[in-house]
Amino acid sequence: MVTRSSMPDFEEYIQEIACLWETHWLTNMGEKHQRFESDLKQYLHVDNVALFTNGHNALECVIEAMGLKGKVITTPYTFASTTHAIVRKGLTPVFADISPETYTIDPSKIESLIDDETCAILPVHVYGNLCDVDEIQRIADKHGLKVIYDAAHAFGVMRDEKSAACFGDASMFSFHATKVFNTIEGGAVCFSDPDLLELLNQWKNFGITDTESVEYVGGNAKMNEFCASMGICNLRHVDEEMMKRQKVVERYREHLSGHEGIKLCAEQPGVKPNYAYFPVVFTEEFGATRDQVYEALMRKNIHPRKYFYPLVSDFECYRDVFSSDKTPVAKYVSDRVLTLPLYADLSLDVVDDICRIVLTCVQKADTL
Ligand code: T4K
Repeated sequence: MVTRSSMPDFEEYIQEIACLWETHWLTNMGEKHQRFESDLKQYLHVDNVALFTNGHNALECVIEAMGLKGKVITTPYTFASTTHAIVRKGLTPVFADISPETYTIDPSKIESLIDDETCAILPVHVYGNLCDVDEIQRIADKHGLKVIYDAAHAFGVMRDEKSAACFGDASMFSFHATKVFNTIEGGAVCFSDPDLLELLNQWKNFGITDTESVEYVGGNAKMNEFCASMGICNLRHVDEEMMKRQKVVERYREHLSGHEGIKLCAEQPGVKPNYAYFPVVFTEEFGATRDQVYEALMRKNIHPRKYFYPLVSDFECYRDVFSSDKTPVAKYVSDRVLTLPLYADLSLDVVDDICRIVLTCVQKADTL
């Protein structure tokens, strides 16, 4: 499979949740929730964190709590959630093209898309590749825009001793089962303005401000105590998990680097990666298409994924409104990318097999 959830030892988790049978306090910002929030602050080097049921609800809540209206400049090269959050909150996404190196939003494409209705930029740290945060901030400051990062893939990524959580006005993390760090389902927002905390806590709890007053039409997006407990346990092991992932990535690189037609993400200077995904772009020079490689792996019961294909702007629900022709780099990458299996306990022998299958696709395509 493309990934496999990291889990603590059964005994460790049981020990963590045992006290819930005494307190019977299962949700609504209980003891585990508070403890996990404080552990996260320390791990991510931030002062402000709010926890959520999942990353998507976290994104919707932060958009709502910031009171954004109008247009949001974002990327079509992402998971459905990023664009859906913008649209579901009544805003209009405006797609900028991506960088051919990091697959994150290309800052040189942002300014020409800004107009009087633009209120924010919502870039995505795709695969854990850090966006050009300095240039994005320069543009946002010049035009008075908010910056919210979709950092769903970027847990544990650091730049010059600063965590990915520290950039922009806010960053959303996903703690879904498929992520480097998971709380089963879960998410968080890290943010710079401390006044946002109360608002986020109210928005995720029906807009309730105290037992007798409800000030906003909020939803329900509170992380429960079992998920928070999973977070407490998994956080103890996340660095070790990333080190194991690093070994898998290094093995992939040994096999696949330098092959004609195989494009791998370069390491980013000054950035400590989290080894979240292993995307490979198969260009024309490779001799077999991405889809031929995908089929060859699937025939051997290996399940890579085409993250992110199709582009969001090509989804049935958006394609009448947007055109992927306007973001040619994103379209090019999306048509050629495959994310290969990657998780902490993936055996290096399996990585060897996967690479052998990938590389023999060329010989097979030659004989067709
Ligand atoms: N922004 C971005 C950029 C995102 O990538 C995401 C989520 C979000 C926002 C929203 O965050 P959340 O609201 O989800 O917290 C998966 C995940 O469901 C989704 O969280 C993730 N991005 C996306 C990239 O991938 P699927 O539909 O591809 O997942 P699924 O069920 O096919 O699982 C993939 C593989 O993971 C399986 O083949 C095996 C493994 N797996 C899966 C599950 C569910 C496990 O090992 N354990 C599990 O429990 O969307």
